[in-house]
Amino acid sequence: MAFELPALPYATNALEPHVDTKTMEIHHGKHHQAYVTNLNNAIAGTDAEKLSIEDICKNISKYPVAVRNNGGGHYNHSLFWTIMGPNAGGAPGGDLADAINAAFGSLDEFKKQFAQAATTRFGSGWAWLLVTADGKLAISSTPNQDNPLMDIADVKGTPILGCDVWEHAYYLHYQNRRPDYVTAFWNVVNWNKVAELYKAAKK
Ligand code: MN3
Repeated sequence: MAFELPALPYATNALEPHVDTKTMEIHHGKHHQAYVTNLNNAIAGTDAEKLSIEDICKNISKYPVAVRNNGGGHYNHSLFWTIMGPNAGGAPGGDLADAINAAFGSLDEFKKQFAQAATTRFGSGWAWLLVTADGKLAISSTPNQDNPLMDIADVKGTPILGCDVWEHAYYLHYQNRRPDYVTAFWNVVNWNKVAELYKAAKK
């Protein structure tokens, strides 16, 4: 079965003013759609057609670069839409809050380290909060459309929060001011979803 573009879980203007409508329309409708189309073309007639996107990522070293770029693009954006939302921001609660405090000292210190990973990623890529194989939280950044699920990642694990720092994610509204975009990102983080992903990753 071919991969499909998932519907956005909110309207394209729902994250205004932090993520503008035009960016959201192009980012979801054009960029993500292109990753899906190109992934389907890259795996057509191969065994990968039967696999989940997670399983493709976990064995990405076996695949051509088109699968790595577009499969990563599909996985990363599918996650990204869900960890943002309207009426979001604030702070996580429960086990996730405890885990962030244990790993980074405080939510503010976590945000600082995550923003550092996001703003210093040279060129295009992503910043991540992930759960490692031993159940610990870690921050990483990856180039292009790589992600922590991939067997080629420097820091491996299950991503539970990602910030897209490709220019297509912010340039229309923020131009070259990536740090401003990353600061605004915290206003749209759906911590309930991140907590749900944390719980699932810990199992
Ligand atoms: Mn993107």
